This record gives sequence, structure tokens and C-alpha cells, in this order.
Amino acid sequence: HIEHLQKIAHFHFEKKINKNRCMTFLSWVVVSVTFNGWIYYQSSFYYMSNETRSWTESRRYCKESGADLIIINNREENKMFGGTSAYIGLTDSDVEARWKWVDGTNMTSGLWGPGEPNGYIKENCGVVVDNDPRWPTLFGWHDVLCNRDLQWICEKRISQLILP
Ligand SMILES: [Ca+2]
Ligand SMILES: [Ca+2]
Repeated sequence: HIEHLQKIAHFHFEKKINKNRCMTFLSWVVVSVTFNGWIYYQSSFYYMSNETRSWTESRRYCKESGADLIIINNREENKMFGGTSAYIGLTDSDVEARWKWVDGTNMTSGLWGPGEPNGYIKENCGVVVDNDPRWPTLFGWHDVLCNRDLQWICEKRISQLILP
């Protein structure tokens, strides 16, 4: 009898957890759709800023939105936002020339622009350049000074919302 009650209690507990996860997920979706600029694409939400900030301040903005700077895994992600230049979640601030993503993983295949990265110890933050009218001849990733004020792209993966 007690075992049966325990099973029921367990079931309700599970249901409650799932409901909470579902609510968290839903509220994130609603927030994402409500705030201008969040776009859903292949299991992630993306946000391209209109304003400009340093790399660190850009990252802070993403984190406060429950996201982080974008981690670019493929060419589709690389081409999501054209017409400008924007910070991505890539830096070699810790060890020069060892480029790391904001989730701590090492960058294995980069989509660097011609001649980049070329900033040695001065330029430690990654930017994606795509059809930027200010630099019509530049494209691909560039290392730049981290304190430059630039636009940025945030990313929030759906898997990070659902998994504990
Ligand atoms: Ca560097
Ligand atoms: Ca550079």
C-alpha cells in the first residue's frame, strides 16, 4: 500500500518538474518572440544587436538575456546576419592564438577572412564581417581589439533550456 502511495507521489513530483521545465521553456519562447530581434533557427534563438558595445559588454548583454555570444558551427550560422560586422563568442584572451568559444571549447575550424587573425596579442576578440558597407572588401572572421564598440550576436540553444 505504501509502495503504491510512493509511486503516486513520485509520479506527481515528476509531473511537477516537467511542468516547471515546460513553463521555463514557454516563458523563454514568449520572451524571445516578444523582444524584437530574437530569431529562431535550427534549435537556437539568435539576437543581433542594433547598438554597439565592447566584446565584454556585449557578452554581458547576452548573459543577462539567458544566452551567450554566438558559437558558429557551420556556414548557415555564419551567414545568418549580413550587412554588418558583429562580435561572436570567440576569443584568444587567455592564451595568444588559442581561440576558444565562450562555452570553453577550442575552435577547431575557423571561417577566418583572408590574412586573419593578424592582431597577435593586441586583437583577441572575434568578429564576423559580412557585406559591411564600411568594409566592402572584408568578409569572414576577424580578430579585433576587444574594447572596440561593435554590434554583437547572441545565441541561446534550445538543448540548454530543456536539459537540467
Ligand atoms: Ca590575439
Ligand atoms: Ca585582425
